[in-house]
Parts: sequence; structure tokens; C-alpha cells
Amino acid sequence: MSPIRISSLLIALAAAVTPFASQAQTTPARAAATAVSGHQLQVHDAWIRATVTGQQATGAFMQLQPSQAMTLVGARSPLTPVVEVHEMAVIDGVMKMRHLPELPLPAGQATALKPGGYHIMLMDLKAPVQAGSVIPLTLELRDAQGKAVERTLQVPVHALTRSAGPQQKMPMMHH
Ligand SMILES: [Cu+2]
Repeated sequence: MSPIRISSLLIALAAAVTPFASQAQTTPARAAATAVSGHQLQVHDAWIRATVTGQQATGAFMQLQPSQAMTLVGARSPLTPVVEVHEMAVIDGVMKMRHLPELPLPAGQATALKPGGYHIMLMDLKAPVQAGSVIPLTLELRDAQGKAVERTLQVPVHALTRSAGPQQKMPMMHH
């Protein structure tokens, strides 16, 4: 290949990556996050509840156990742009959900995200979330030093009736 051909190729390449570069500038916080390992953050029994036609929101559930204290500050998924950490709480005698900007995860302890408790809410769904499918979900966290870290999971979708969670099928005790 001649030098002229190579330089025109480079220009074409630069043009091709430019849209991504400008997109990255609009989300500096996300670009700065580094991935946490499975040792730094153990994630067990992650699942997303399947939806029925017309249902626009569902929950993601799991157990999170960091080796050092961390804070869950949000999550994102290619499934929908609207993903929030929620908690269920009794307000004026009525069980309600509310957005939780920060969920502290104590060191060495499993914090459960489960139906009726903390959960990751996926909203504005445009299509049903099918049982048997797998959905990428990125947890956005802050480590004990205040640094932005994240962890991307591939989360299986289970049927609506599975309210007790996947424990029946996947034993957690290994003796
Ligand atoms: Cu919710």
C-alpha cells in the first residue's frame, strides 16, 4: 500500500470515530469509571423479572457483597434509558417505591436487592422483557476512596411467578 493510500485511510478512520469521541465528552463521569473485579464485588443470584405485554417497568434483583465498603449510585442498561435504584418503604401506611440516590453496601456483607425491598427499576420499557433472555446491566458504584467504579452483568430474565427469587434452583450453600 502506498503512503498516500494509508494517509487517506487514516483520515477515513478518524472521521468514523469522531461521533463516538463527541458522545463520550457529554458523559465524562461514565467514561472515568473503572471496572471492579468479582473479588472486589461479589454478585450472586442476579435476575430480572419478566414482564407481560403493556407492562412498562420491572425490577432487577441480586445480592451484592463488596470486599470494601462501596455505594451503589445507579445503573444503566441498553434495554432502556430509564434505570433507577429504588427502595420499597411504608409511607403513611402504604407500601411505596422511591428512588434511592445512594445505597451503601457494607464491606463483607451481602446486601439483598429483592422483591419488596431494594431493587433496580427498569422503566419506560417499549417491549416485553421475555423470560429466558439475558439483559446487560451495568452497576454504577463509588468505592471507599470516592472513585467511580462500575460492573457490567449479564442478567437472566425469569418469569413473574418467581417471587421468591432463584434460590430454589441455585443453591447458595456448598458443603
Ligand atoms: Cu421500583
